[in-house]
Amino acid sequence: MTKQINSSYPKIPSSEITPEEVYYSRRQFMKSVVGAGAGALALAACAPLIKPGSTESPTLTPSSTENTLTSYDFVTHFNNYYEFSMDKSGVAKAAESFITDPWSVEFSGLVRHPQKWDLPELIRQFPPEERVYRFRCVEAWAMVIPWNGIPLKNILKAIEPTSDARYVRFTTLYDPKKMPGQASGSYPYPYTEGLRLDEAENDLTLLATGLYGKPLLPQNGAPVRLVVPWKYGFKSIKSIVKIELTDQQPATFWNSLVPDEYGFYANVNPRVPHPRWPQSRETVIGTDNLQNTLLFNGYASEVAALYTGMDLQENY
Ligand SMILES: Nc1nc2c(c(=O)[nH]1)N[C@H]1C(S)=C(S)[C@@H](COP(=O)(O)O)O[C@H]1N2
Ligand SMILES: [Mo]
Repeated sequence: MTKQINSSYPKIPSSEITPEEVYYSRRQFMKSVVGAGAGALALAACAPLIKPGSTESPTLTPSSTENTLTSYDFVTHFNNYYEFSMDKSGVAKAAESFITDPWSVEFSGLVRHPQKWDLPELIRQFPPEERVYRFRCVEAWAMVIPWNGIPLKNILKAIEPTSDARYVRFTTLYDPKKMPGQASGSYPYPYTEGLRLDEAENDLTLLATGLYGKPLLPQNGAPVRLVVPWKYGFKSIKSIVKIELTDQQPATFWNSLVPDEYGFYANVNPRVPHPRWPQSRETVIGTDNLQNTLLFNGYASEVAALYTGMDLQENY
């Protein structure tokens, strides 16, 4: 895994990074939190970790200082990946024999130079960098993850979107034999996601190929997944096989299923509650803490300009 430190993105001071081997009381935490939404909705990226009207009062810690890296164990054993399992603690096991080599990603649509790259070649041409990002799921939980990823803008520059291109559409592998959730028929797979072209070209946007300096494990979207740290986690689509430039806003998985709960933009915004739970706070995975959620997940200085003139209440 090639590592390069890029100085132009906001860094979380290394003094606040907890070593990978530090092991929090994972089992205990999983018991208290993972089951929180049991019996909730079939159609929901999402059982909230902070229940409306909850009377529990965990410690509220200031978000600005709550930047401790989430342990490797949590990042790889607390997952959302419905193609494998709807049980967050069961995804790792369900995906363990998912083979992701060979793998290629097709770049097509409104581009001058359409390409299909095998993963090793993609990584060779566009060396991944290390980026420590906050990660915020729409279900009101948060992590801090050291990704290894290719800035998507580097690839976009090479394939040259045409002047008609306005959006980027991402598609997950469709293979019901390998992905048991796809065989069940309850969701319209393959999972797709989309960004506006200028969002895709923002320096923060990554095609992640690893985390903690190791190649991605299947549960985290191996071998390549999107990471858009100022948006809710469902935008960060996993196991991508196709990236297309389009002139129309693409249909996206959760937005198509439940449009009034999951927007196309899905920018993290503490002032826009989910219809079924507040978004003003988040559970810090691996700790007992609640912290305040930040506008654009703390990345406002990098991305707020993308939304000038847009109503952030409306375009959630
Ligand atoms: N293809 C696919 N991508 C997906 C999902 C999914 O179910 N399928 N879940 C999303 C959601 S809701 C979240 S929060 C993140 C979780 O990523 P992680 O398991 O690596 O933390 O993946 C996102 N990408
Ligand atoms: Mo999520």
